[in-house]
Amino acid sequence: MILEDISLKLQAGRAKEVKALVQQAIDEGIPVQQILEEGLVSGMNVIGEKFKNNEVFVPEVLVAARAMNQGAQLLKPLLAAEGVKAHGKVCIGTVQGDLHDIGKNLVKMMMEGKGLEVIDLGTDVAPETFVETARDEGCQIIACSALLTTTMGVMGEVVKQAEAAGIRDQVKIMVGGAPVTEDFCRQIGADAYTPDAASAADKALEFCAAL
Ligand code: B1M
Repeated sequence: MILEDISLKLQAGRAKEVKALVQQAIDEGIPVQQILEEGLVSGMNVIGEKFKNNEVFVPEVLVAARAMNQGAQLLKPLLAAEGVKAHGKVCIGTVQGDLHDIGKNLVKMMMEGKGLEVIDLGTDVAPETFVETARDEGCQIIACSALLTTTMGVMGEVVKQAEAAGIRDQVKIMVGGAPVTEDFCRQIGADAYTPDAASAADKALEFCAAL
């Protein structure tokens, strides 16, 4: 019951209440993984679906994500102590020349909500930074966001540099952002285009599960 409360309060964006309920659940001895999956992630999944269907919008997603982060902060050290593994590792960024980060941040939050570990490279990220991070940190996924028609081409460069670095068969390259399309994704040889943050997180999880 408390887990359902956490999910509902998260959906309503009530960060303080989510935090208090998560603490209560910990104190009651509910397993940490269960609090994460059946409380926080379940709530974020509902928001993700609603966002995909235009039933809620960016502000609601941001407050829900903030509530999730507050709850997750309490769980993080306990998860680490219990040795619960993230489902996979992603490095994400907005490509070189592009400073738009609202969509990228949403994708990151949704991925974290699915239990993925996400390295946020920020905005204006050079292709070699994506590739070096993926290689050095052992990421299964490189996730590139672009909002400008003038910068989306950088994604093709990320694919080329991953090939040149010899890691192309070890990483999936995901692309997205308003001007990006399925056709463009195929054209540059990336692995997946997804139109929104929730489907990006679903696809990333699918890739990690298949590896
Ligand atoms: Co800019 N901007 N902007 N801007 N801006 C756009 C993108 C633009 C369409 C506005 C317009 O002219 N109508 C236009 C681009 C035109 C084009 O290239 N076709 C534009 C322009 C031209 C510019 C400047 C060049 C303006 C100037 O200075 N002359 C400049 C560029 C700066 C730069 O980047 N070098 C600029 C600057 C800015 C601000 C700084 C003012 C601000 C950004 C603030 C910030 O991000 N911190 C800004 C904003 C806010 C916008 C608009 C209004 C909103 C973008 C946004 O955040 N949308 C935008 C117009 C619009 O879209 N209506 C516009 C909400 C966000 C949730 O959506 O990012 O699409 P989005 O993310 C979605 C999906 O696309 C997807 O999931 C998200 C959620 O579902 N998604 C992925 C995103 N990344 C993904 C990755 C994935 C999968 C899915 O897998 C890895």
